Amino acid sequence: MMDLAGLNARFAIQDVLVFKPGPGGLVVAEVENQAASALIALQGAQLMRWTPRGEEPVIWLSGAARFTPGKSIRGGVPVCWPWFGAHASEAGFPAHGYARTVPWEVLATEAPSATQTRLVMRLVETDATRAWWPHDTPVECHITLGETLELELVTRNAGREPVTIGEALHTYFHVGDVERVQVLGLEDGEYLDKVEGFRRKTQSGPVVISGEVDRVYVNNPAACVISDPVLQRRILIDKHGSESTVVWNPWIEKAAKMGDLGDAGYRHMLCVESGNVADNLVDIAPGEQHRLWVSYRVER
Ligand code: TA6
Repeated sequence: MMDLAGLNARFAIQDVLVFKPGPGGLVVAEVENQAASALIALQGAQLMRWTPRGEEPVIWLSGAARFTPGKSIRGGVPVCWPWFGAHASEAGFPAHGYARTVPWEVLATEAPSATQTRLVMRLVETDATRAWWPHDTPVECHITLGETLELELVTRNAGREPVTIGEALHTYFHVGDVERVQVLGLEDGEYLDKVEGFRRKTQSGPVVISGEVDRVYVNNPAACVISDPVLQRRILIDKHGSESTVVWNPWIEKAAKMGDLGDAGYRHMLCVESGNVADNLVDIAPGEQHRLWVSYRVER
């Protein structure tokens, strides 16, 4: 892993992007351009903050987040890869895959304009990652920061056998009061209700939150909107290469048990995750690649 001096010598962009020691000694990239500011941890290529100019933060980061190497940071955009949720057969393997808890390296940084900054990172494979995942599938995360936030997770199958992955950008959005928001765009969609043993149900009307919600909407390429009357804004969530959307809020009891979500944290966050999970796992043929793309922007 390159040290800070090396990172800044090769990839810093004057007045826009600099690498610094972050909380818990995690290396972070701090980005400030004319349209937005952001903070990205190299561990897990995890965006932790994104705030368009003149806006309230759009991405939520827990005030009680732990910044420990090898542990997932509560909030931001954790990268769930190459599986989502519990591993299909290995109970001891990490939940949501290992991508979010291992170091990623910087491949490129770029300032296409004064209002856009791009950062490209790749997961660093080690014996530990190969023990979890003995496949040759380089994965990159391309982040474009501006008035709109774009994230793209690119998985390439460099092996000789087909591979199947599950994945999600597990994004924590900042909301004024989760009990007062609505998620639009999933109406009539089929979902697995994790709160009721993954029972299959159909969504009627907007998604509203008045208790623990943990739903996997399957076969659903739809864009979503988080309508937030408290912050008086809508967050527009667009996606490509994603057939599943997960909506999650732990609510009071589960939040209290988690220990890193803060006291009333649950009230100010809502996860709307774009990915490919459950019925929508992705088969990648040898030599092929798969791209999962999302964009977030705020409308007043
Ligand atoms: O995406 C929702 C979910 O699968 C929930 O069931 C909950 O486990 C959440 O992810 C957070 O998981 P984590 O491993 O980050 O605590």
